[in-house]
Amino acid sequence: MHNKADRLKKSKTPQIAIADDLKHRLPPGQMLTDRFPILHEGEVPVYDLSQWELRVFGEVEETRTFSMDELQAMPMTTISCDIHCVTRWSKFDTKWEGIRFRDFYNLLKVKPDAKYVMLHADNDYETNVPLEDLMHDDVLLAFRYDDKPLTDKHGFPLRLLVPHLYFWKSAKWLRGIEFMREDRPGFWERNGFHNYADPFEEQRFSGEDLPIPEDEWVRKEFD
Ligand SMILES: Nc1nc2c(c(=O)[nH]1)N[C@H]1C(S)=C(S)[C@@H](COP(=O)(O)O)O[C@H]1N2
Ligand SMILES: [Mo]
Repeated sequence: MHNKADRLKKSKTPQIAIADDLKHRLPPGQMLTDRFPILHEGEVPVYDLSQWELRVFGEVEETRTFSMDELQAMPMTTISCDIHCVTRWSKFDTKWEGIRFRDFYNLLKVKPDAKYVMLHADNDYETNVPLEDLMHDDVLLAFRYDDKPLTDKHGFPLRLLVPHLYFWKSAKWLRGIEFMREDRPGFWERNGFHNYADPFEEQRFSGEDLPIPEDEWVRKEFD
């Protein structure tokens, strides 16, 4: 009676069926959805964009801040990718537009001994990613999703997008990029989640599995 299929039916899951030829794109233990779940800690920040800035600091020759106007004048890249959340939902073919991280990096004077990056976001959110991973073609400082500006709940005005890692690494409401010599764990990484977070290796947790119900995401808010 209380097997997994029954539980999912009862929870009116927005899970959708997956065609055989797409199964290789779904990481182990994930379910496919065509909705867009909304997940974060704390309140959705409200901004005065004239005061907003993105700060770049740490292992750089000079600390710099960028205004929204400066960033929006930079060359933009559009990508389509699959995204995977540690709470077990995946969404295929999501479309994003923003500045390719590698292009942004090339404008900065980052010291050669910088090997890791801490992404700083509102409210007091942090997540760490190796610099090498941010250099992938599809890593963006994203302003737009699905041909529209990001909605408040999905990270307006700017979020990071790192498609090849679990989605908690894709910090919404991005405010700072800190280049580091040594790695340091971010918010979820300090709270039992995996330091690197490769979905295809199922790197969800760093130690024992955390008690996250399999259908937790289904009970959250969606677009
Ligand atoms: N600033 C900030 N960014 C965040 C979070 C957060 O709590 N604060 N949550 C992360 C988590 S756990 C996930 S799964 C994704 C969810 O993004 P979405 O709400 O656009 O689906 O945002 C990530 N980025
Ligand atoms: Mo998440």
